[in-house]
Amino acid sequence: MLKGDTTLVLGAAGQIGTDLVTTLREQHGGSRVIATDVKEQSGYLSESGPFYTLDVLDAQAVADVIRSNKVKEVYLLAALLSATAEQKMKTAWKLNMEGLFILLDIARDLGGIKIFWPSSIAVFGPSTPRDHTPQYTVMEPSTVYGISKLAGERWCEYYFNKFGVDVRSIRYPGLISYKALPGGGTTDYAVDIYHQALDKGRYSCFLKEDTALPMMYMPDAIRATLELMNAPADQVKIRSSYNLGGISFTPRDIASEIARHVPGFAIDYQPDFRQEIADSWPNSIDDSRAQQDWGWRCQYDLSSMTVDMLKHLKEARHTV
Ligand code: AKB
Repeated sequence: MLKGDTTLVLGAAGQIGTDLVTTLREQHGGSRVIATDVKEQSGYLSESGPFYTLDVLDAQAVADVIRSNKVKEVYLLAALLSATAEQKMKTAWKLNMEGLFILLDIARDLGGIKIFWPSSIAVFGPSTPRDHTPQYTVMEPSTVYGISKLAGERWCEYYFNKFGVDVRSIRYPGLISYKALPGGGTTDYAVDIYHQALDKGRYSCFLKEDTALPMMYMPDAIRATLELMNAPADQVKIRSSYNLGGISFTPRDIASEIARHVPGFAIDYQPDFRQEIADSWPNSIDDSRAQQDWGWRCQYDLSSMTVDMLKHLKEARHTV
């Protein structure tokens, strides 16, 4: 981000937004990072810099904020995740697709705006190779969320090729953070399990014990996002979305890692409708294109993430 430019984060109160706004404001100063969310916020988001209540489907309002604040970078994080999207098909499609179109059109019409749009491992489906899933492979997602993300990726690439919109994207794996809870995703168990381990010493998991999924600790995900956004445009060779790997583990793996730090921790398995979603996704991801193009390296593994998660969650419990 250049001196004097302003960044806008749409959907800032969610899991990624909470961490991203914190990092952006630390790096650039609170006043240069505008946070917005459809719900009014108190606390950090509204106290450490400008905050507006804003619906990303209100094209006029989004354009007004961008124009009047001379915004040069926009992170569009408002979306319904996989589990909720299965329950609210049309709402998810509308939010996930129209929100993107509104922003792509604004960027095309105004020019000079860089966009970040999150995709997901959900773009892959049951017919995709499961292990070390390559960047380019069979993509037949079987979830509403995955269909919306795959369509979104195609539109991002289209707007880049046809209109020169500088849009950048990552296919996030499941994200794990201590600052904010995820909501409505299939990988949410991997956050919830830490909270329940500390609060109750046990966890009932909605996925089977051997369901391996690609995951990533939030500090790595935020670093990846900013590295991609700060990379010179000619290094960003993929304008649909980059595969991003991270850590691959099962509920059984994370439970035994937690048990090393929380004596007596117990887990049981009660798979629900989210099992089918998880079964349609890869076990692990090949992110060599992100490594080659903009130097991506993952830092946290399951063990170092667990130590850090538990440390921060314990601290938060002591300060409440
Ligand atoms: C979800 O579980 O829906 C998300 C995702 C993998 O995109 N965390």
